[in-house]
Amino acid sequence: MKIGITCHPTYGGSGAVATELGLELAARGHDIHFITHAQPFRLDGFRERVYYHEVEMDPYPLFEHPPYSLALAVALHEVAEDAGLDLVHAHYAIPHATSAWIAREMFNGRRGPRLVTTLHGTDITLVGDHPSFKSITRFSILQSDGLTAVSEFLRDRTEENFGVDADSIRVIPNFIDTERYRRGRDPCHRATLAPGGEKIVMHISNFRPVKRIPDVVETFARIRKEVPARLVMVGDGPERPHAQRRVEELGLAPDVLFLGKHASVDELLACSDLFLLPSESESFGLAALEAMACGVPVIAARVGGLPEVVEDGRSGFLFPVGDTDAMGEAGAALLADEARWVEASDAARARAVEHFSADRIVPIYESFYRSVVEGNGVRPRPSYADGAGG
Ligand code: GMT
Repeated sequence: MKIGITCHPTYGGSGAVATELGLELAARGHDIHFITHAQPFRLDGFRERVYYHEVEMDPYPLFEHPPYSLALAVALHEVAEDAGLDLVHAHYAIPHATSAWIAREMFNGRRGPRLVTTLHGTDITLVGDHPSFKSITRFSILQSDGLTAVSEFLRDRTEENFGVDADSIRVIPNFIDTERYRRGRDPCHRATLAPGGEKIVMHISNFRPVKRIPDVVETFARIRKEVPARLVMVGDGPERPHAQRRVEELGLAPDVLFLGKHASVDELLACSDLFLLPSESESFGLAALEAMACGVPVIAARVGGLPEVVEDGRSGFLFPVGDTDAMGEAGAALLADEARWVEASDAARARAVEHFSADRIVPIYESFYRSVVEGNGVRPRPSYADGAGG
């Protein structure tokens, strides 16, 4: 198939999933065209059958905010015409599903590409639900020829918030390259990250309020009281300065590293001992899955789709949002007990391999695409219990 993919190309789970999916599909013989305003951050090196089209925008002085959604629609339409795309896959509804719909309308009666939209999380739970975006988000979702969500939680939330029938949304969980994400990578950064032989506790995110960054610091403080450990914070965003201040106040600065954005988190996770994800909301928690594939047990909040990823009490431990005492206590207990840690580490890796490996999930996308292109798929439809969105 000839497939166009659009996504948020800078740091973030939805862009990572979109890019990894495109690369996996190209390796399986499909032609993949990425169409975004910047090169997706995980798109590096030459790959056969992979093309990148940068969306051009005229910085005309009248535009305080240049209309990217329109420029993207034009680029999607052009690539669809020139390359003869069978399908455009929009990752994250805003604005991609809308731009893809406009691009298809521009075929003006002729058959354009089929549209698949994958819902990732805050496009449904936060941003998309805001009154300034809600009606266009719902409209665009319903114009898609196929709709997927990364967890059952997100599918159900889409029905609740947007009145889209849950039966017309296919749940396809995120996936992981279990060859790249694994323990025992060489070179190992353990000696650099924890020169005193301390345990390595890690957090990776975009440092948005939804990630509850202060809870990461409080949980680590609790762990650090009982176990020699270092906290490695990977990523950047608005909560970082606040977190750095709190680390100073608690006297933890010598044991906390803020690395900023990092393109190859697999190298860092491969030598970590514990992963913290105490988010307020998380539709899936790709970072938790990346950690698990590297045999890193996860301490997280019991929210959203996280219980679908982390098996509580086996591959990690889930607690109510904000219960940093319980999270810290569980983390310290696990790090202090080598036999229990090995058990949890093995369970985390096994769960990632058995349920979320690329080899298992990517063929599901392929057959979903086929059903959409051949017109046998279930089109998104309004829920009979409609009342939301409108
Ligand atoms: O957190 C965000 O809003 C960003 C978004 C993204 O683009 O990375 O994350 C969402 O999509 C990821 C990939 O499917 C999921 O793993 C994250 O759980 C989800 N974030 C939230 O639901 C908060």
